[in-house]
Amino acid sequence: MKFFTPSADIARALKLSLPIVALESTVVTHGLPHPENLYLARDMESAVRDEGATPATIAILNGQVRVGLIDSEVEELSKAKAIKVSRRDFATAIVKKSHGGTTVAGTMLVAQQAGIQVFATGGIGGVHRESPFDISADLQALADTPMIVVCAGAKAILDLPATLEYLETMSVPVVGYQTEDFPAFYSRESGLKISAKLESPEEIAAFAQAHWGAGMKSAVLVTNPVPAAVAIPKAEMDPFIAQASQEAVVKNIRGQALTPFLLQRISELTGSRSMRVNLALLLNNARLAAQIARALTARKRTRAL
Ligand code: PSU
Ligand code: MN
Repeated sequence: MKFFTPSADIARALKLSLPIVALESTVVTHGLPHPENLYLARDMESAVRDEGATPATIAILNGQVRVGLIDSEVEELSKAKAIKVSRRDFATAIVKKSHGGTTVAGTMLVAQQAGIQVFATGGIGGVHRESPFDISADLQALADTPMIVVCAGAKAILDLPATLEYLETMSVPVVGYQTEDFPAFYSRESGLKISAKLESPEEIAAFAQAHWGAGMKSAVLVTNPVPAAVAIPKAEMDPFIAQASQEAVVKNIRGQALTPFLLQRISELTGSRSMRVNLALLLNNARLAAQIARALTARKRTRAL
């Protein structure tokens, strides 16, 4: 018996080998306030559909691991009390019959077993600045899950150089979509370099096939800079990040609670400007992921002929 249940939509798309994009749900349960979280979840699904792919939001409802939600379920999740589910937390949510928002690592665990190869998120977790031992399980998942993960880089609240070093050690290629610079979520630039610059969804699909064709089992991390119209320059963000980080240390906030605390505090400090950036980049990533999923499906079809 599989430990997850696909929706009718996803079961059909899987059967017909149609392009599918997995979407995470921690951003809905812990990343954004209500009702912005609900609008965002709906908008991401629409963005994926507009580009000709099927969205698969992954989440846990009453202890059931679900792949693809209907609108009333997305609405329920956006209001309900839910736990944050990374890879270690599935058993907790299942046994306690809780609602759960899956993180990047949690979403990858389910998506891979469902046979979904492309996933869109906002920003991955990484090595925290506050404690060198607080390393997101997202990095381990990227190391051992063959999947294309589209993000806007790692959040600038993290230790970005250490995060990139970890990814290199774990053999995760960091692709810059039309950029040489590793994007820092709110900002288009970080001053750090990606490992390969690629120009199109087709090139990314070919790159992923070459990576896995070489026997690699790791993910391909695609970094897509936030649209220039809403980006906040790094120099403007740095003081807010430093303040939020300092407050987390003073308040002794650790573990699972740290990422949500920092994100919310930065949103307050920037007068919601950071939240608008967050929404824009999530949609931008959903669109690119759908284009990549289509390109990957097309390549598999021509190979099969
Ligand atoms: N980035 C966001 N919003 C979020 C997250 C990342 O803009 O809500 C979530 C993702 O689900 C990511 C998780 O996987 O935070 C990382 O948490 P941690 O550092 O505890 O592993
Ligand atoms: Mn952590």
